[in-house]
Amino acid sequence: MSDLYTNISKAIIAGDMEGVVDLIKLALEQDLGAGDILHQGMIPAMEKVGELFEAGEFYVPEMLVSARAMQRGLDNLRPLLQSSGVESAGNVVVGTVQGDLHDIGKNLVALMLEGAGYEIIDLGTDVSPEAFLSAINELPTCLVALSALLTTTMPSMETIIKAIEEAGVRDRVKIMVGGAPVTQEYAEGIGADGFAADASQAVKLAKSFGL
Ligand code: B1M
Repeated sequence: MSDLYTNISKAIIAGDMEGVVDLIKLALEQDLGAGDILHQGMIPAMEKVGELFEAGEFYVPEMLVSARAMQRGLDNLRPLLQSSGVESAGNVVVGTVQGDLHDIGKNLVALMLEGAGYEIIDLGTDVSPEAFLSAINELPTCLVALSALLTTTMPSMETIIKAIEEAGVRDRVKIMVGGAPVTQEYAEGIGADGFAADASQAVKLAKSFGL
């Protein structure tokens, strides 16, 4: 594995925003692919941050600083992960569910879907069922993409799906769920149309809906 991946990882863990940007630039100059930089350097850094948090070596402020460096790195890779001039494949209303502030994974999913030609309506984090409904009501049809990173916020996904059913618009949308604690079984149990474990699977799943 390139030392650069390790150094990118270390810079994210340390929250070194400038370092991350410089190292990504260097990696790209050395012809390392944007996808490899993401999967071999950046995503493992966030896994390590999670481990440090669990071990009591990192607290919320350190996690936040690492997350900002990750976000800065993603901003730099964005143009390379997106393809341009693709005809719209459909609308995706994406958001992190109510009570949950984690947005790196959601942003990555949105970025990859955008790269695959979807129009993204990103509602952000801590999104209520009402906010999802009002976005859905603006569109003839769409894919609703729900992200949750906490076991305590996973039930918000079910609440949102129920609200969509009760509003009588369930047949106009496909619903995809994801996030580290979410499983295929959970997705089926709450009545989602599909589960994706990562951003590239989210693109495959979206395409399979044929919206
Ligand atoms: Co938080 N946090 N956090 N955190 N945080 C986790 C999730 C945790 C696992 C850490 C740990 O204990 N190991 C733990 C959750 C435990 C649990 O519920 N099982 C945790 C906790 C406990 C908390 C707080 C409660 C801490 C506290 O306050 N005591 C608090 C909650 C705040 C809240 O949301 N209300 C909290 C806060 C934070 C920060 C704000 C500091 C920060 C988030 C900053 C931000 O997002 N802007 C943060 C971070 C950074 C993390 C970790 C370290 C990293 C998350 C991340 O960005 N991963 C995380 C530990 C971990 O995940 N290992 C942790 C990288 C990202 C690319 O992966 O988000 O999994 P991920 O997304 C993937 C897939 O899951 C999937 O695709 C993505 C790309 O491949 N995916 C989808 C995601 N959404 C999808 C949607 C789809 C399809 C696929 O379709 C719609």
